[in-house]
Amino acid sequence: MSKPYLGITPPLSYDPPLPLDISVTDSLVTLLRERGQYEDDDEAQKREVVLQKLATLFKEFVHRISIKRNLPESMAAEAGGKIFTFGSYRLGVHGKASDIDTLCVAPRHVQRDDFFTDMLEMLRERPEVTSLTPVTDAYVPVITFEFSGVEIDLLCARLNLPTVPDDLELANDNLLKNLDDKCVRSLNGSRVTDDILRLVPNVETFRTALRCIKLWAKERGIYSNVLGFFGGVAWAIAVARICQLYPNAAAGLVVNKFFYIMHKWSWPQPVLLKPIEDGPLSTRVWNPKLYPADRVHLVPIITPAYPAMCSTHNMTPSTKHVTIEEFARGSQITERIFAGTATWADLMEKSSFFGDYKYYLQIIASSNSEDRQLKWSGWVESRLRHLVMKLESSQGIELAHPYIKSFPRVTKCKNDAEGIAVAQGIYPQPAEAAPPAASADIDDLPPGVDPVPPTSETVAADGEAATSEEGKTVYTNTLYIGLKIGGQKEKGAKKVIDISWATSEFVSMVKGWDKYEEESMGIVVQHIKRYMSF
Ligand code: 3AT
Ligand code: MN
Ligand code: MN
Repeated sequence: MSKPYLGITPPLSYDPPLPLDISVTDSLVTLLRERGQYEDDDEAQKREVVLQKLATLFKEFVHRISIKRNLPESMAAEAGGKIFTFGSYRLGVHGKASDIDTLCVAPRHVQRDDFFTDMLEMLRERPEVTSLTPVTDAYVPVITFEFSGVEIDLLCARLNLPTVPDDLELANDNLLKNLDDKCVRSLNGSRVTDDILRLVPNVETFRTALRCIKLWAKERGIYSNVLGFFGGVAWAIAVARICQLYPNAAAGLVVNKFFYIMHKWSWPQPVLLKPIEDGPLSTRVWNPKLYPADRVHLVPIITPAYPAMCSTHNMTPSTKHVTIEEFARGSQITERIFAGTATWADLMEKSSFFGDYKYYLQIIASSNSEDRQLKWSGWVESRLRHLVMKLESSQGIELAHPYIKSFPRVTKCKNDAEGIAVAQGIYPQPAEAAPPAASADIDDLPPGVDPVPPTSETVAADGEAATSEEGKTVYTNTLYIGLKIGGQKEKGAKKVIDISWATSEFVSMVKGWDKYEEESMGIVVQHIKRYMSF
């Protein structure tokens, strides 16, 4: 007989909601609607049509490859092919701007290469498809594109089965046997999302609570797997665990309990939705008793599907500190929401990152073409948490807090000197020549930092600027790390900080990239002081 509850411990309370819980939850849903967190029926329908078209196209592709491999028509017709969704769309917490994360599952005679050639070609021929980009060398290979304006991340996995029928499920661990790592990883996203949905007692409550937490985490600047915070999967698992502990609670109360429990949690105790299981692969599962690498996880949020992994392995002492402080804030404000002395809008107030610190490190990645800049800045961003960790172990640094967004700019330069200046954060005509790109909100712009005059306080300016030829365009992406300086304070004496090792190590690390081009890519790390007058 199965347990009467979901999770690794019994719930903390089976209480049904009180009238207050229901009214607080209603006001939460109202706020989420006002903030555009739900898509309307037209958009939902459009996504369904897109998915149906993709499912049909994928079946045609499997059929085409089957014929290519000399299967008789009768078998080719049976070969099948099925698509699954994962990510926020599958969880049912997506917004208008969300993509659809889609996994294509093929039978064994279809190779990964076929997907990135034939399927890619079939997509290219479709009039609905734009911005088609294959990314074959990624950890999880993907084709990204827009289909009728809907963003799609398309993954592929090949199963060790002769056919992939429409009723195939991915839950069985034995399906993973004899698959290559890329297929196992591609299947993982979908298996994890499916498990999360199976492991929460009330899916609708979970969705509302998770929508709230996702919006809050974005506004507070703590939603970014790459930069060492929780990402989408981690937020979903953490909220799901609270749902297990309060199976009948309304979403508003789940959010309140979420903050309280996450704040008081005895880290590094892991957050688990079910016991960690062994399985048929030689791939290791998360186990801090066995693996020293797993022991360093500070805030482990473990994925439920086999093979269990830590979804928060990127966290550092600083990002942990910032996240837990935010849990404390969330706990206080939601207590006040229940007491009637605060509102959900108070909870969602944007963080004041650019007012919080006296010192900031500014990291500018620059290059001379849009395409190059996309890859280069992506690489620099993916390494930023290593700079954070190096800073954390530098003398005098108490906290190194990375900002989760990068600020992209495109600047037309008259000459070489201007290009070099831009690559160091000095822009020729601030206002009209270089409006902030769409991904950075105006009110996010750091005070006194746009443009940034290098100051006499600059203690570290490492790396080199990308040089540009006369009349060329310079592309820059700027990242920020807020620094809290600690150590003894002697009257009149300057605090001792030494981050030169950290910054120069970081610069050599990013330059060690196998696609790094000395002539066309620049990296500058400099220490700036906040301008109080802005
Ligand atoms: P959105 O609503 O789309 O913003 P989401 O949770 O769906 O939120 P993503 O589409 O970025 O977020 O990611 C969906 C899943 O894809 C989460 C994770 O299983 C996988 N994923 C995302 N980024 C990466 C990555 N860099 N490497 C491997 N897997 C990733
Ligand atoms: Mn997504
Ligand atoms: Mn995605």
